[in-house]
Amino acid sequence: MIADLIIINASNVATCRDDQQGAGIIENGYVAVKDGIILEAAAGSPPKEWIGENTQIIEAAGKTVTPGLVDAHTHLVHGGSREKELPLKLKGVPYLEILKMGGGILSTVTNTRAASKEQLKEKARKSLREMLINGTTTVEAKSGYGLDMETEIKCLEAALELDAEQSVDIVSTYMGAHAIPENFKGNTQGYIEFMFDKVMPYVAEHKLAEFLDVFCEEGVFSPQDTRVIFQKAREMGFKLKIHADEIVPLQGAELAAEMNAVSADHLLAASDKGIEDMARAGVTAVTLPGTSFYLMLGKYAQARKMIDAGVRVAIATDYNPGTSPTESLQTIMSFACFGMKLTPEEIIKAMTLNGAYALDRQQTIGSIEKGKKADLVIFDAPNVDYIVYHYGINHVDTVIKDGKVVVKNRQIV
Ligand code: IZC
Ligand code: ZN
Repeated sequence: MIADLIIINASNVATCRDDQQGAGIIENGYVAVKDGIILEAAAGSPPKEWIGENTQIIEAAGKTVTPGLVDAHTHLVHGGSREKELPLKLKGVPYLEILKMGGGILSTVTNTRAASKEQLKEKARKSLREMLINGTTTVEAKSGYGLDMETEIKCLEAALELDAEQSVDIVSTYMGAHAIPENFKGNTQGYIEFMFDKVMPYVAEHKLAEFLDVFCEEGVFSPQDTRVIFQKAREMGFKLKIHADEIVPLQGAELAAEMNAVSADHLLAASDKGIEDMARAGVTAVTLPGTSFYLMLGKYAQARKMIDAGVRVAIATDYNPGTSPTESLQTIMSFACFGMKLTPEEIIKAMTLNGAYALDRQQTIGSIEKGKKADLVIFDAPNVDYIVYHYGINHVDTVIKDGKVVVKNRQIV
């Protein structure tokens, strides 16, 4: 058999396999690829008979190979930005207070409704390029800045079209339950019925989203609202995600376990019982330490406690215009390390295999093992510790997507 591409002499290959400790590091190894799929990753040199005339050989001495990074929580498609809220934030006006005043999410809703699909795609396209050169090969994208039928569909269609036209794989989530729109103010039940009757059937029928997410938070959707929305969503075939216990403890983690959500995200204020319930139910925790930093909350999700309790912990950017305006998972690595006290190996696994679990893609991506998609990153760093240690810059040298080089020398090819 002849391989299409082989990375050789890598100082470290972080396989991130489920059956391995830490990030499953192989020293001085190779990774061989054929037909967009991983053939093998092992120490030493590849078998001679795999190397043919047309095999592309990539020398990786002094470098580290990881699976393509998986960003399992973003609000990718939206109009406008919110830098004008910075002075308010610095004065100490809380996030939920700004939302109550019609700012925050609702100001992004205004900008998103005003933008054409092309304009939304152009802005998101820029973000996707930034993600790719920073090593992200799969990203989750939530709607939720339209709230009305037309704009929610516009945003979900934009994500689907972007998925088809560029390298980063996009997994779509319908998040109509992100805020109560102005025309339903004081009438949450009316808005929920509108989603049930109009938006959700359309999204399900046209396969515009695989997941459904709810912002379960004080002043937004209550745990009881969330339960009702989840029941309906399950009947319609959506997999479930929840913004749980981000700011106010509302037993969102317990609810995620009760409803068998694929992931529960944020979890800063999750209770010990909620963490135990999640472990038992196999709900993946998606922690978002960039948001803790950006909201100046002075606390982080208890990732260590979750890991010790047997919860699978992923880490994502939460890329959005309000609480985490960054596309870079490498930036988030710093907060994960120094805020949540996770080791670099835990962080890499949380941004690859565990991210894949949060998207129900663990069978096809997230680790370097035979038969999985050849989504790979070569970092210009001798080991994974170095990537996290030398912070604030992009260490990505090469990105390989489905077996093809898509970023080389930090540039999209
Ligand atoms: O636009 O503020 N938390 N939703 C829930 C967000 C943050 C995004 C935003
Ligand atoms: Zn979010």
